[in-house]
Amino acid sequence: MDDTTLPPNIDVPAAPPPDFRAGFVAIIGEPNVGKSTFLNAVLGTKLSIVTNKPQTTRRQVLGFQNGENHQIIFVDTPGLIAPAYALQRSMVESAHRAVGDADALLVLLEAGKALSKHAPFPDFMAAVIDGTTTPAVLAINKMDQLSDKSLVLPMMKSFSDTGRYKAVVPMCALVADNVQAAISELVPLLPLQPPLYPADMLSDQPERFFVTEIIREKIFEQFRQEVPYATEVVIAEYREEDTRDFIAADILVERDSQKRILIGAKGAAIKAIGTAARADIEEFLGRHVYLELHVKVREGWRDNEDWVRRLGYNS
Ligand SMILES: Nc1nc2c(ncn2[C@@H]2O[C@H](COP(=O)(O)OP(=O)(O)OP(=O)(O)O)[C@@H](O)[C@H]2O)c(=O)[nH]1
Ligand SMILES: [Mg+2]
Repeated sequence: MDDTTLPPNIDVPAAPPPDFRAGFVAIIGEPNVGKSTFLNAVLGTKLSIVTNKPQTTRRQVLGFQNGENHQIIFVDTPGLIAPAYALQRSMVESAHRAVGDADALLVLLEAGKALSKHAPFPDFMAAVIDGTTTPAVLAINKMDQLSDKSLVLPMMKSFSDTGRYKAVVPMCALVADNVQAAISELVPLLPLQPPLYPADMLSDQPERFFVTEIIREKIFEQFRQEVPYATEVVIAEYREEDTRDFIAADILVERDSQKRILIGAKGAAIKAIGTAARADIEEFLGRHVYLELHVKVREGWRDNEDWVRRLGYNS
């Protein structure tokens, strides 16, 4: 439609400049390298849960970063591993899908691993990086853990020399150091096109997704070994009331013994999860919350394709 055919007083949005770039960037790397920390640093807000345990992220989380002349849709992915059970298979598939759909990749590697004399990436990860021609930027993260800074330049050069990366960026995602440099390297790799999402959008996931993630984060923080990995959180009821949100969530585990651990002596453990989760949920939602948690056993759900699908994975 020609502008002159518009009725008067219609608010025509300003057209983006012709050099505007927009597209998807998949953040990939082994578990625990700092992918979710990077996304949070970029957004300046805690969107994706972070713990010191590997395999924290299980589903893709989108985060939108808007600049004057660009929109990057970052896709935080589950860490790449050799999967051993149904849930892990779906996690890895989700990371592969993100790579397939991406306009550019941000590959994260820990500084310690980058220096290792062995191959920096395990075979399955190298296969992902080398199995696609999608342009990639390599970020070497956790630079703060590198004591000998004289190793940085030769290390970066060795990765540049492979020819696979458009840029190699040293980074400390924990304190958002050089995060902007990674963005500057990624923008030119995106297609010239107008923004794909409204500028005020932070993520594509609904609030209740973040509520379950925050509860899962507390479980990852408070329990050791297998329990966090055997756990899934689902919302049973969510009601917005006048003065607060009423949220009932089920924590699914695989065995009775895990249920006992999660509940703890006189319910102390589940109470601690609830208290910590509620504080973060209230901060995230900006509203008061009443949080009720129930632990339920779903025998072996993690390696049951049916359960994994019912819980919304593989979708
Ligand atoms: N010292 C240091 N620690 C970092 C840095 N970036 C992230 N971390 C820590 O590394 C741990 C893992 O961070 P995550 O962001 O959860 O890592 P991830 O790659 O998303 O992990 P998965 O979701 O399990 O694949 C957390 O304890 C972070 O605080 C960094 O630059 N320096
Ligand atoms: Mg993560």
